[in-house]
Amino acid sequence: MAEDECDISEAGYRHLSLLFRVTIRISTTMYDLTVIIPTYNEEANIRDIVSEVDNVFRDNALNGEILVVDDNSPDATIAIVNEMKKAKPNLNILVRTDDRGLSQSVAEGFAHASSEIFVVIDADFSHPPSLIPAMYSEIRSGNEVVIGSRYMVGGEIKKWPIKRRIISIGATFLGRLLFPDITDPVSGFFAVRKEVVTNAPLKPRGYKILLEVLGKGTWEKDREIPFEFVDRDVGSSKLKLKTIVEYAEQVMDITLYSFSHHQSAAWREWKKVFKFGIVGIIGILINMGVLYCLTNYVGLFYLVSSLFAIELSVLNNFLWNDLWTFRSYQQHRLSSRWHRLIAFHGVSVGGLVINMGILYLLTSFFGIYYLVSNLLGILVAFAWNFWVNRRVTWKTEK
Ligand SMILES: Nc1nc2c(ncn2[C@@H]2O[C@H](COP(=O)(O)OP(=O)(O)OP(=O)(O)O)[C@@H](O)[C@H]2O)c(=O)[nH]1
Ligand SMILES: [Mg+2]
Repeated sequence: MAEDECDISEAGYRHLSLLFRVTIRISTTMYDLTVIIPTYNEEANIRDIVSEVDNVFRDNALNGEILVVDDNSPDATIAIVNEMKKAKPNLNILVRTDDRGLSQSVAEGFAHASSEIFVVIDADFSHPPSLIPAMYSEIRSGNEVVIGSRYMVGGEIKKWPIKRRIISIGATFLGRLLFPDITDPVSGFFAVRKEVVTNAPLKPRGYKILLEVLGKGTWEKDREIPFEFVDRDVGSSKLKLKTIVEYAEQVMDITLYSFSHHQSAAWREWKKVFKFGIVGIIGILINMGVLYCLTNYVGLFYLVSSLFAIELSVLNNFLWNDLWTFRSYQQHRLSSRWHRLIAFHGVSVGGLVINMGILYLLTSFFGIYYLVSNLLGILVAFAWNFWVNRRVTWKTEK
């Protein structure tokens, strides 16, 4: 009898667990999309932002969920959401009590959302909810990440003090070293497919959850949509110095991650840097070889030999970069090979001036040993050459 009971309860358990799995499957696809709103002390905005997002759903016939992720705000944010929930079955709130943070909250929102497409938006109306349908349809048409960009043509930042602008430009520059084709890799307004983040080892911290998603997520296709960022009218800002330090750590972490995870988007960029470096080293060898041969065997004056040596190494570098480093860009190139060759020469002259300028400045004015100055000059010129050629010579359409 006891055995029977055990069998029945085991069967019942299997049944239950199956039912549970089915319920989970159904519940994760219950909505077309989930709009995640991280909040901390947003009593002044929460009612309006929730209503506005819900209106956007209604006007665009979207079956959307609104998920507020709050870090146990001491103000009335939670109470307001709970009250609104009574009239809005698609509104949910997650109250967190540990490890306060914007990025952590968004990541937790990803884990609790009941749909396959997530949109992240601030509560303070800095991001226009009216763009949600466009983001959703870009995801539906095959993009894996869709970013609201403040920095692409058509985007803008309104009412920002100069200090905030400088910090933001610095943060964006660092982020673009990893993702140069994205104009705003640190935007707080974005949409992402669930699969991109499902198995991503996100280490959320600070404010830049999008950078973490881009760095650790699995994705290939992205799209940016311009928008006008408006600074908050009500409520207070939470940006602190700690945020900037955390951001620098995050960029380092994503860089290291990409070195050991070659499917990551940042690795695609590093691969180009390494190839460009290898081509550069071959160019130096060609330069030295030609200089030596023309001077020693042909008998040319060494400065004349050097002119030939420089030109040959520039031609060599151009060809290898065109055929190898930036090969993947072939179908999307905007300029002809002749244009690229001329642009490459222009950038190389800039690199030479930078190299010599640093060599002269550090040696003559700061008394640094000339070989050390030269090494620094080469490094800066390399960064210049790569970055400008990447963006100008091998510019591609998106
Ligand atoms: N859950 C959670 N949300 C946060 C936290 N910090 C900020 N937020 C929310 O994240 C969004 C962006 O925060 P803001 O303080 O507006 O950050 P910002 O836009 O960089 O700065 P300002 O607009 O100048 O205040 C808002 O919806 C905030 O309520 C946090 O620690 N936890
Ligand atoms: Mg804000």
